[in-house]
Amino acid sequence: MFENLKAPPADKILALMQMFREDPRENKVDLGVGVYKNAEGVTPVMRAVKAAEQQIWEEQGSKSYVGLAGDPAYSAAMIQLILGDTVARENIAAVATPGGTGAVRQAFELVRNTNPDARVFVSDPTWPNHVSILKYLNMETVTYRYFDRETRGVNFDGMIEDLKAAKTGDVVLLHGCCHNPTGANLNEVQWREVIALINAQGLIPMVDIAYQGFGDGLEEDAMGVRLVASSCPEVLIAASCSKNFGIYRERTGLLLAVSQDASAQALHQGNLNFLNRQNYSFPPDHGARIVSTIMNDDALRGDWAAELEETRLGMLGLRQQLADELQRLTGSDRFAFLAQHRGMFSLLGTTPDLVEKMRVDNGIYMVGDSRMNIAGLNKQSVPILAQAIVDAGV
Ligand code: PLP
Ligand code: TYF
Repeated sequence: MFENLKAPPADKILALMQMFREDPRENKVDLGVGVYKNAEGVTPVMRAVKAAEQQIWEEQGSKSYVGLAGDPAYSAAMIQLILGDTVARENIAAVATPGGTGAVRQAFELVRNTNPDARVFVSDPTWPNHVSILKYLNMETVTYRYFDRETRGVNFDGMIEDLKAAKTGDVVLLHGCCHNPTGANLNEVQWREVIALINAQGLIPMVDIAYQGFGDGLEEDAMGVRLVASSCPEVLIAASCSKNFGIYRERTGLLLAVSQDASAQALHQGNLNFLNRQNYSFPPDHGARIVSTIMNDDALRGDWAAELEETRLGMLGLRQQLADELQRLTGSDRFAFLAQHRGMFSLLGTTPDLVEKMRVDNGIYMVGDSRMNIAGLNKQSVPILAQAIVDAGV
């Protein structure tokens, strides 16, 4: 049997990570995988996470199984973080999942199991894992225009025009904030217009929110997902704690099914539990417990939010420094979009050839589509990147 196995398609982001590790140059710059790094290039364990882990270690008396949905305290804390008070709790079914990826995967499975004809509309471009998981599940994917390669903002007219082709029951996948890979996001007026289209055409919105707190702030970044959850009859939400709690390897995510029909909540909850059961039984608990411990303790929560805010402002400062440096070098505002984008990523909008050139000539590692992880920079490397961008002729 094994002789029939074929090599699976590589994940380009993870392959780049490996290439960076193998590059012996000392001044190399890693703008690849979406992991936050501080000015020293370290992905720190957040202070509140350390404190919560210590508390868990001291107080936890058992590691026996939790329920299929995971710890209800975790779901409650996350629902509050993501949706605030915009949706009544009895309208929400929730399960903990292994990372945001686990939530995305199971949301797609739920769609496929319920409506095998549903197509999933994804932004062009989107996180490559969205596309590859849909392909793996044999689900039909349709792209909608999203990134405007001229302005490096959202091509909103193109997006709306393309979404008009969606039919009742099709799913529209939206990034809650900090769009990966572009960094270009919808404003409130645009969210409302997309929601009106979704409702007019009977589409199912699915919001993937993996960077809450990395863009304009914890509350601000939830604006879109809250509007969707309070305006559409049925909503899927896949959330990740990897970035905003810095607990990547703990695999901590959440899948929500929101409806306006509280009487169906038990059925929805049963179906989410069933997905967990069929895929891996019980979801991981350690990361989830860290999150609920932090969110239910005012001091820990305050410290977490403060550290997250430092992180966010640090990335914004780097964006501004890079945009300013490029303005100085080119005498033009062509790169002002870098300061307007939000989150960890910006799509520079250049060719794979020039991306490769910057890697070979300058040891700068960005993903082949020219996505840069802004958190991979520091004050010293910003001018190096700016010069490389100009020298490459971007
Ligand atoms: N969705 C998007 C858009 C992402 O960028 C990521 C990766 O960070 C995820 C989901 C899921 O991340 P994880 O599975 O590490 O929680
Ligand atoms: O886009 C990124 O870099 C992050 C991390 O298969 C990531 O979302 C990358 C690839 C992958 C899983 C996570």
